[in-house]
Amino acid sequence: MGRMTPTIDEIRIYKVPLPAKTLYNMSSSAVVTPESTIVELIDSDGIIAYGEVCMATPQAQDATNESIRSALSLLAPSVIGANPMNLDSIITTMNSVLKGENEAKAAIDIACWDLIGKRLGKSVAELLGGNMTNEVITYHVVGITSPESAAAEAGRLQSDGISRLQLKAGGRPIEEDIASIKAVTEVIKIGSTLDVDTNRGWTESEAIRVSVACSDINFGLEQPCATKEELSRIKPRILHPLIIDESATDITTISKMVFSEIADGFGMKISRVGGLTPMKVIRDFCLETRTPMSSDDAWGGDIIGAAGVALGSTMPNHLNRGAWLAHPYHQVHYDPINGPRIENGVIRLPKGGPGLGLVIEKGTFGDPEQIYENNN
Ligand code: 0XW
Ligand code: MG
Repeated sequence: MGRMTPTIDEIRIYKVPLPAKTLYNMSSSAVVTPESTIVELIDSDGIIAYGEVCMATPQAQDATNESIRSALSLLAPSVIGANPMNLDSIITTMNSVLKGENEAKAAIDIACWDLIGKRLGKSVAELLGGNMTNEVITYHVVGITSPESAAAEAGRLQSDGISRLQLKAGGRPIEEDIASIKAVTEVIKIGSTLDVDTNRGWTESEAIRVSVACSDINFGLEQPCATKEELSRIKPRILHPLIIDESATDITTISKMVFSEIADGFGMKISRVGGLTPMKVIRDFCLETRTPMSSDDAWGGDIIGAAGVALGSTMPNHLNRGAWLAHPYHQVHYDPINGPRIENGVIRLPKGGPGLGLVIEKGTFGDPEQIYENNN
């Protein structure tokens, strides 16, 4: 090892297209070819670490892949020369440079967790408190399609060992959503679970109408409306557990939603809250209040997938709504051997070594879009 106090000596930012190979329709938009942002950190001992964030579509999240890379052009230089082991200080620096921009900050945060793990010889799961399992439960999305196709896909997925399904809805007449929910319910096996996720797609009255029309069907209702205020108003009038995703932006909002008994669970995206550091706080709160949460993100490859699986592995199954991978929809691996994948309905923790457990060959991402170096 070199000097006692390591420093971040180089940051490279890559743009990696991850085109959807299968249908992936949400209420606001269909996924086409999101361009993932990869952050590569190189420290003063030559250790290389990675972070990643990737928005699925410009409409489905508050950031875009272009705005993320623009924010990184300000954030990355601010952490050059910083001690990667002092992550709180790095976060403070980033917050002093830019307000908000959680998604861009998350890419650097995740890379720091990977680097700290590599420097200490520990997995990110160990750094997060230790994994309770090596086989993390997952859920699979059935995009917006006809009731017949949705039911066929739900049947196929369960035959492949997937027991947790998320059916997308919204962006069309609710009669079609209701028909799809009922068609999928017909093929749901004992032991399988269903969530219906509109990604903010219904009005309050639509959400209430669908819940009443499907009152005899068990499913979690995920982010049926766009705002916290709408969710708060419909909560006493719906008959299904309310899962908060896009409105769960920070620990203050999340805790208020739990204590005001609006939230029955969360769909948590690491990038939305700023990385694994805030996600760990949210996880601890959800464990303490016995509030189920997922550990996932909008889109992306092995790096963000491994981050979600690492955090998901530290949660007990009864509170883990699942880690989610975009891999089944784009089929890309950055690490063909260790990259996280779904097998028999679970995702195994990558075993490629410390940090996120990935082995990423030099040149995997082509030429960097941005390079920042320590000139001191
Ligand atoms: C299923 N996800 C985690 C991935 C898609 O981007 C949407 C998201 C969700 O649950 O909203
Ligand atoms: Mg969701």
